[in-house]
Amino acid sequence: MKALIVVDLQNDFLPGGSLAVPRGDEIIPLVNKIQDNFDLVVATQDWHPKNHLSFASNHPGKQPFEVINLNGIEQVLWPDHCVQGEKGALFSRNFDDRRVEAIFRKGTDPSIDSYSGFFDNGRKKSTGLGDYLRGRGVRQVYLCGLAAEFCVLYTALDAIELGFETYYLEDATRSLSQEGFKQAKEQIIQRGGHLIRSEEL
Ligand code: VGL
Ligand code: ZN
Repeated sequence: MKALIVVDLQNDFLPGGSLAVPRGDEIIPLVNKIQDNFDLVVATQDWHPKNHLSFASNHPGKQPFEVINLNGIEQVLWPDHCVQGEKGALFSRNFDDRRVEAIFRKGTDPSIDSYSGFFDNGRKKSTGLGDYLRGRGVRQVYLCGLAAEFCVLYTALDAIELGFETYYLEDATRSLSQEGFKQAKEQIIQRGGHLIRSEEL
């Protein structure tokens, strides 16, 4: 069983959103098209309460993109994004989600961020995604979505660690920075994952 995980294809990560990934919209037609190659499609959704401590706005005097120590974990402070129930948290209307069988929400605990679709950044709580995939007999996991060097990367690294054969679809993601993208791909290889392009599916 091969599963596609569509990571955070939400308005706030797209051009016009509060934490926009440059050219993030370019991947949407591709993500729609490649779903046919998979037995199972699931999605993750960044889903923060307004008082989430990854938001710079909840730290008086701090600016977005500053880095702080949050309960022992290094935390980039972000602009407010993907607030529960707001338009920025919705999937892009251009994303064809008809085949998405389950959606795993993350980042709901105000005190800790969650880049991976499997666990929070402290690895304290699981979203259930790993057990869900196992329960469906999935052995291979393919990643696409946004942002390449944050949520797509960390979801891929956890998939590797959980023992899934893991493929990072390098043309079906976009990054916040070029350097971040390069380092993300290096980490995937180093940890035993695979880089793949959609035309190889
Ligand atoms: C993400 C930063 C903060 C992502 C989510 O989806 O890559 N990045 N929250
Ligand atoms: Zn977030």
